[in-house]
Amino acid sequence: MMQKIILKHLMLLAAALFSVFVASCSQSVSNSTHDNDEFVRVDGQNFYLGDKPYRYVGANMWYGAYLGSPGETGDRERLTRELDVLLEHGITNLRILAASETSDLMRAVRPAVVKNTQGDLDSELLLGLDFLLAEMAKRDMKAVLYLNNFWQWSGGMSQYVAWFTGTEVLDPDVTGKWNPFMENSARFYRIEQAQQLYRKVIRSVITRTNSITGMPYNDDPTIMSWQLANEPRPGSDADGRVNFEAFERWVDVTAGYVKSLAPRQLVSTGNEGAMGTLGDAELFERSHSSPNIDYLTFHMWIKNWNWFDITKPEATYDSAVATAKHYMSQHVEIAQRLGKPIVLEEFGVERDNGVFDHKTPVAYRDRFYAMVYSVIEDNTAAGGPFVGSNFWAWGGFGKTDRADYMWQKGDDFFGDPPQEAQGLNSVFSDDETTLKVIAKHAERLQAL
Ligand code: IFL
Repeated sequence: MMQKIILKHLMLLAAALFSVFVASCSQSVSNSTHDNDEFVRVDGQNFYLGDKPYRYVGANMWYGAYLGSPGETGDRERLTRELDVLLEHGITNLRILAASETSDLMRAVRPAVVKNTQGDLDSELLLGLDFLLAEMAKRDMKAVLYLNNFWQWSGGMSQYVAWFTGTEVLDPDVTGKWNPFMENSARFYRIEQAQQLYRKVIRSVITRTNSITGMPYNDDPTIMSWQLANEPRPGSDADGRVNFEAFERWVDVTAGYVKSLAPRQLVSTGNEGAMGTLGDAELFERSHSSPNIDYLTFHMWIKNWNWFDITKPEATYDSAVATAKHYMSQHVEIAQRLGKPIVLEEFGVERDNGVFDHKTPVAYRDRFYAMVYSVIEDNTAAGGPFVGSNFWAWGGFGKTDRADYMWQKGDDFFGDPPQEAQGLNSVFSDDETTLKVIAKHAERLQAL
């Protein structure tokens, strides 16, 4: 009899403990201080914020977390002034580098977020990201954060490959050879140890709690999207086909992993479109059909892809615009077929005559931006999937007096990463004509 009573009490105690456990679990889900309405979500071919379509004018500001750092890398005063200028001109979405890797690459930014193969992270740069996100939240801005880079300027995939193959890093700024560099970087998708470290970094960043707002990153509506990498490619156009399946699998599996950590935020690839997928629009479509990819990204580089020569503008501009229009409509059609929104999250043009000095006029840049924006406005007005853009790149108050315009550790940050001339594609805070074009576009989108 006594045994039965004890058993009954034990069972009651277990039931009580279980209900406390269940209550605490559901509390941690509902503990979020944010409604779903505060997060950008995808519905069909559109983004929504609450019950309103979310369409945006954005910029690339890869260095945002660097400027936010409390250490010697940072300049918080410059950062907040730049955010104010951006906001004044209707620019409310920023695409930002959230993970860089320490490396010997000649032109890689220093310091870097990932310090070593153990996955130790630079605490000052993360405090910088905290600060940036907190300041963006105050201004109702949204962030797109990329977690790796196909290119060498932040360490990126080439550094992961070097870490886990024990080989020296293959540096295109030393060799001048791009195809072997791309093929080598694409080995990253298949190196299991590299993937483990990358996932460790992803987990650390996405589950971090912001030291200023107290908000876990994965519960912060300021973060619109996590992006797998900047411009991930399957490999070089010459030799990359054999890597495509590994690339496609990597996109799907990694995006699924990110989703599991950040179910209320969006996931995107950071890919350039057909030109970043072996020049093949079908392969771009295939790799973006994964249900773990919420929306499509594409980039458009009229100089890099030899559509435009700024030193021969009369001869090349019109045909560059025709090609650009075709490229945009081709990608919009893919988005329509997949039933997902699409964003042009990189496009840029040099200053006139290809001069870096920031006093040089930007007539062709302004014309090109206006053309791109009018395509977006027309598509938006027609209810299409072309829902936003981020020009490349915001350079803000950056200044250099280097004769070769190349960045060195300790110099101001520009929108142009360290592997390119500082001033190549940057839009500065006093580039009034360009800012006017951008602000007009913001007004028009608002009116739609
Ligand atoms: O700066 C470049 C950057 O690495 C990128 N795409 C092209 C930019 C301009 O060349 O992501």
